[in-house]
Amino acid sequence: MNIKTNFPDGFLWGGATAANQLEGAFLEDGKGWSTADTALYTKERRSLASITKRMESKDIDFAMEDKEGIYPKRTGIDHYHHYKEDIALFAEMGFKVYRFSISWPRIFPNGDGEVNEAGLAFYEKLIDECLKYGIEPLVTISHYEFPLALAKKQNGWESRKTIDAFVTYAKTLFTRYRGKVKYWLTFNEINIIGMTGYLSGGILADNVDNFMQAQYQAAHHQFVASALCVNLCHEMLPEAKIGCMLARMESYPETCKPEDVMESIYSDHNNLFYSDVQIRGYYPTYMNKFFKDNNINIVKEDEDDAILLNGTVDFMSFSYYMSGVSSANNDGEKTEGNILGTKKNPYLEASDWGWQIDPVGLRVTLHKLYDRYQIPLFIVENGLGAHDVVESNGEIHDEYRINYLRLHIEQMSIAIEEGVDLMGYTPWGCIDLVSASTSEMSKRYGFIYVDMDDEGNGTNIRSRKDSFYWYKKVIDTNGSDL
Ligand code: BGP
Repeated sequence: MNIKTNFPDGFLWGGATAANQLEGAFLEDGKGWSTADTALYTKERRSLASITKRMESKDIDFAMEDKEGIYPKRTGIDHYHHYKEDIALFAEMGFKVYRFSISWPRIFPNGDGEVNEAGLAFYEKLIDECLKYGIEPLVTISHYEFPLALAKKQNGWESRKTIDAFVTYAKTLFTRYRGKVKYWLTFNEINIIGMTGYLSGGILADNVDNFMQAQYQAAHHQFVASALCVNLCHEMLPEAKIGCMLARMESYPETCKPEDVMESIYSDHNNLFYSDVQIRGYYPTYMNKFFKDNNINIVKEDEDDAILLNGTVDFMSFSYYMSGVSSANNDGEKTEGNILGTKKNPYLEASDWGWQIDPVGLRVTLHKLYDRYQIPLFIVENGLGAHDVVESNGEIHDEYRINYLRLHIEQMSIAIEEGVDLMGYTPWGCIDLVSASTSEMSKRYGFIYVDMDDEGNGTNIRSRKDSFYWYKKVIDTNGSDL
């Protein structure tokens, strides 16, 4: 199907991944342990909901650290040793940008202290490999992991001391990759900290009385750290742009009943609180009541307000997979969601994992965010997790994925025509990798299939799916041939 393209020249087409979901080599070349290496270790721990519960029930078994596992989270898709082959495949699709994350404990095995040269060298090679093909690296400084040593030492982001450790880590990256990396993100889906403090926040439930207080205090420390990094990036790398990253939850009122509309506004508050702080540079007043109702008292230093105000981001990035429903009444059918469950929307179909597919919702959200912030937007995650079938001749016919992406790209195109400033699009898991919420390999998003099962068995051989050829054409034609 042909539609008119509205994508500007230089639109950043590409794909996205995260270190802990694809690299493997989890203790190689001096890397330290991260929370991601422990949190999702066994089958029983495969759901995000169960991790949250586990954290709250103060039941993390760190003895697991010492054990080798078959579980693929640790082996990923061995990208650490296959990065050249993988980037060559991205280049074949015509990627203009590749979003990946750097593993903090690969650079600082203990989170602070001694720097690991081998870790810095690995990402330098990876970045150079991207640049060789004219692919711009887009680096997420922290994506769903935290150095375990620092979690144990100072309870992760609950401690103000973590701000210094993070800024030192970021400064080390800015120094080393100066002139090579133009696009940076501080924290992946920063709003996750308000839901599961452990994975991205290194908060150990054993050490806190009021877990919610710890999570929001941790969020405050991340805001300050992020703002300091934004400033540092502007000072050190004037040609670079640095953004925030939110798991966007678009949630419609269930009906036109005013109470349902109000619930939808509350849902936006709960979600947009994080980007409001990072883009506007101050706490929104709507959080005051929430903090009071939940006995949350954010401890701030005198300089924090000024730091937030002076460290606002250049662009807003977000993930978008699905939409939800807000309602004043809790009855009715529910479905799974990206991070949170939601009521079922009768107008939408859902993925095999219950995520409600809503391309128009992407346009709704693009407008809502652009109206609210008036800064460039970047969709850094989107896609369909699906069970793929390899035919006997080795082909993978993933037309369901092509349809999902096509419908979303069409809505992006319309939004651009309607005035939204959109910088780029990096679909999630451009190469199959381990799922964040279920730890399965069989929940696949990629254009590139990787032969590996849920238990970590397989040849690790990469093959091109039908969507690979389709996406290559989309990029070649700058979105005019979908
Ligand atoms: C986002 C995360 C990613 C990624 C994606 C898909 O929330 O930033 O790390 O995994 O969701 O989710 P899942 O892997 O659970 O299907």
